[in-house]
Amino acid sequence: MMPTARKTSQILTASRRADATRMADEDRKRRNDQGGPATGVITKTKPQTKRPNMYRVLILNDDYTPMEFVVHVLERFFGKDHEAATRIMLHVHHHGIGECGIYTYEVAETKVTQVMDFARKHQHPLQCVMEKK
Ligand code: TYC
Repeated sequence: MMPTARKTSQILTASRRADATRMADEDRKRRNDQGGPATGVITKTKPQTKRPNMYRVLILNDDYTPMEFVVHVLERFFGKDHEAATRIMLHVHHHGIGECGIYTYEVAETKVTQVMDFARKHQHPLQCVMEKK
């Protein structure tokens, strides 16, 4: 078969394309890029400010614990003033359950233990629980 006749300008264009390909190959080789997927250390993009899980501490109503004892518990262990403590106690008395505060896991667990120990010591059946928000 006869080779296709090519003008000087076409030959020059083909030669430049070959040059560009060779230069790109050399560049990849210099960077040790073998054409596979990118690997290596992943750059951190998330800010490291995770919020902790929070837990509600709740007290339950019962028929025997004196109202003033519950008010005292809310003042002593949950930092409520007398008015806020009375409001929470009456809410629990009428609705069966109420929130004393919201804390991280360890603080909530400590509050529950303190209230349960204090109630047992005074022989009241007051119950205190925590639940994840
Ligand atoms: N129901 C109790 C009473 O009538 C009072 C009470 C309130 C008890 C709140 C527990 O968490 C409680 N003496």
